[in-house]
Amino acid sequence: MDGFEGNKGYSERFGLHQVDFVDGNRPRTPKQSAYFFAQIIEQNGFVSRKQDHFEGVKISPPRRSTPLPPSEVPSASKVVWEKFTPQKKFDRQMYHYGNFSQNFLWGVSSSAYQIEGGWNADGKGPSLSIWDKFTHTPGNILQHDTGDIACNSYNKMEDDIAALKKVKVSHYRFSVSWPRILPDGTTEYINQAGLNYYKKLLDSLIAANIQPQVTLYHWDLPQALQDVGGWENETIIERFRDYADILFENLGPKVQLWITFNEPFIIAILGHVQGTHAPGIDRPDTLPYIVSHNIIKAHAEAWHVYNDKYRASQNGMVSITVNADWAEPRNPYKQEDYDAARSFYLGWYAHPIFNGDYSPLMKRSVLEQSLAGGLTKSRLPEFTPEEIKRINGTYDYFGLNHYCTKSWTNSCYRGVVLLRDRTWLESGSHWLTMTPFGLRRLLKFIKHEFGNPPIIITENGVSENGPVDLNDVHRKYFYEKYINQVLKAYLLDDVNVIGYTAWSLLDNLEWAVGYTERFGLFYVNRSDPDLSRTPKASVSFYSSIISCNGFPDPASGTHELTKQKLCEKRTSLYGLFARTALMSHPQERSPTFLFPL
Ligand code: GBH
Repeated sequence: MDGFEGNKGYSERFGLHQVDFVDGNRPRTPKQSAYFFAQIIEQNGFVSRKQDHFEGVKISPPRRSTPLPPSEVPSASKVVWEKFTPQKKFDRQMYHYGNFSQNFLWGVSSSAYQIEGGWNADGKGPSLSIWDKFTHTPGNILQHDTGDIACNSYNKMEDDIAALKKVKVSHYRFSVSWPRILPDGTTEYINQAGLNYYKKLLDSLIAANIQPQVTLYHWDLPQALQDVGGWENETIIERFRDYADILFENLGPKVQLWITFNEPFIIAILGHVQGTHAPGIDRPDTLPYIVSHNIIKAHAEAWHVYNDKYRASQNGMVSITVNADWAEPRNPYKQEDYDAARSFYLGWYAHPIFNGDYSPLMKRSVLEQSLAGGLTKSRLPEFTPEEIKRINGTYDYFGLNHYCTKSWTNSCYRGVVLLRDRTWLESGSHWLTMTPFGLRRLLKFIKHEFGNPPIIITENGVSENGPVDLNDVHRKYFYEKYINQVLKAYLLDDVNVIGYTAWSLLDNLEWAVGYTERFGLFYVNRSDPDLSRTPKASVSFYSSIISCNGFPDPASGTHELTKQKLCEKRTSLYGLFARTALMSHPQERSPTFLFPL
């Protein structure tokens, strides 16, 4: 009933019953909500639409938008469209209880250049990597940060293993630094010290009962190979194949999960079009297509080496990790926005590898844009029929890095425009908004577009910047909501998700923005010469989700997660809003980003 509401006195009334405070007897009168609530109790829920009435007031039926006629929506997009368009915001956010499959992989992720340091240790120099050169060139990295020491993981293996044990992960994803193994990029000289470092890491992981997932290429190309053209020069396909061969041979007996490339899209666009990542080339037009073409072929060759030489004895899984935002069409009634969304991101790499060749849509759009730009042929190179055959099917699972949803629209000028919805929660990185609903849609899309492959989410995470606060409410919120959407995809949409990997274990070198944006579950104190690691609050939170293998129904008894503060249950979101409002974006740019295709 209405009562004394703190410093608001009797001016705010929360009651199901109105109380007459003028009358000395304080008579109570039920409001309409009291009847409604009584009916819910009586029916123990919501029995049927028909009974969704209560005395006096009619509930209006929910408004539904009319989907596009099925014939106008492309296949896999159509499935997502039909399923999710009628979904109300409430359903989107609704919590789902349940567990993942028994052998579900729970991990955290890192990459060599971002954490290792030891930049010229034990024979990695003098050739070094393109990231060593890039960070040492003034003006490229915020606050002149470099990966020279990074988190010093090269010398602090035990600390990292201890951190992994604390999270209680079942797998750890890390990458190998190519120049640590082959300093000039070729097999002319194999640096045993480099191999030993990774062998030791693998042994320590196995001893801790943590399964390794090894990325061959997370962006740190030997500078010697860049000097002869890098990914633009097609001889790199052979170089990469040889490098892969050496890793499979030497490390393969201890590894079951491999990733050839991390995010080819970022390599092509940030490294070769925008020039904000190494090798810092700023040359649009055909270059991103050539670079990507060679990467796709190099991936296929590495997969074949494994398949032909090592699969029988090592029996592992090899794949590629592509990054994809979910693309929510800005205007859901515009067919071409869907087309744009599906062709220019995932499809560029996944279509040739999972379905064979570039998608017809990709070919058509790039051709049209090339002709419109005055060229006589498409910027997109072609695969020969033999190449298509050799590339098609070179995967054992689907590796996915996902961070957020963007709102997409077609631009009349060469490509696709990404926009940010201002109502979405922000993070410590200007490009990253908290949009958990998109992950479920993306997973469903992948299932239908690429033949229902087993999917491992190889990265997913959020950052903060500015003052250090170990109580990272925003990260707990992020993991809770995103992982719950993965659970929905698994249980409700029958998506074959077999693993989830959080980015990242440690606060590390966030590429062009240096150490200013922190994605770690562990805080790394950079003013401490020992670079000590301290768990943030999200460590025990994520660890509880792992121990529970999902989100068991509280009705099924107490479990570790019930001890955690779930955002679903409490309004810790107030804190979250206050916190995100405090995050500064020194590099804030225009919210739109044009694909320079
Ligand atoms: C992943 O990239 C990487 O695999 C990982 O190494 C990285 O630390 C992590 O995500 C977090 O970024 O400032 O507009 O130029 C995800 C792709 C690459 C997206 C950098 C944001 C900067 C955009 N990210 N990019 S912008």
